[in-house]
Amino acid sequence: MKRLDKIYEKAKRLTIDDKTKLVIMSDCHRGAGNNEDNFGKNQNIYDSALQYYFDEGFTYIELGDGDEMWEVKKYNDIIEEHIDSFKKIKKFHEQGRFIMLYGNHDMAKKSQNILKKYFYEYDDKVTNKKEALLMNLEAIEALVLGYKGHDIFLLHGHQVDFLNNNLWPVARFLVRHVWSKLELIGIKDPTSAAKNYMVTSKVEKTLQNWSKDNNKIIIVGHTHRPVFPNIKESLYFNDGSCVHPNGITAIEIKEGKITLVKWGLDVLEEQIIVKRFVLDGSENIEDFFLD
Ligand SMILES: [Mn+2]
Repeated sequence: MKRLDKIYEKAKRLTIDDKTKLVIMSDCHRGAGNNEDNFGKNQNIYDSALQYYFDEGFTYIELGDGDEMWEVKKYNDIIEEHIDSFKKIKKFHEQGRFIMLYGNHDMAKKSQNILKKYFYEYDDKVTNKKEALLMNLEAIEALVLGYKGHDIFLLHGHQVDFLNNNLWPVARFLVRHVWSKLELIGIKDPTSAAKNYMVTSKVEKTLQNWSKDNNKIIIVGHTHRPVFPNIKESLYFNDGSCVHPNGITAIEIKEGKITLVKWGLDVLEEQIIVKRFVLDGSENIEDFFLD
């Protein structure tokens, strides 16, 4: 609890109003294109969604674990493999419409040197030159959105997950050297919040209690389990992930309303199309606060 208070106090603040359009996604775990790269199969869906949000004037908030920097050690490989997605993100970034938060799997982004080395520019395979990508990118730990006198607290969520926060080098070692190998033969990582029900419910409960005690909406990722609460029952939201078996989930904020959506495939006559489905909402943001 104290940890969350501290992160909240230090968080970057942004005031929003009914004209603000935000889309929040997390846990893309963009990898190096090998068997362990769970993002690969959803990349086209993700790119279509980003194109829609760009055209519609949204700001894209990436809520941590955008890149899989535990399993992949050569960060260049991530950018090269998913350059099409990064070029979409670049369009938001160039217009000041991109905010990146880091999670446990991309905590390396805390270092401005890492961001500069791998994300500011990329090696263009066609021109054989370094081209601008996410120039002067910063990655933050938390963001507070002020809306009509209320606060919406955004962070990845690993901060209340002991192994994944305090002992993150140990967790990274296990992911790099032990669990990723066992995963290939079907054994799931027992320390992963995304795959373990016990860890998930404990993390969720801590975050839920904090949001209720402080009467602030909290929006996180990390567990990969999308959550849209009932009005006046809870203020805990989770945007899910971009590595679901058949699509990605996101939280939209638009015209003072909040919506949980899924982007997936659908069939239209003989064509396979990418489609936006509403999973929950829209609800007025103001209705969730307890007073
Ligand atoms: Mn995470």
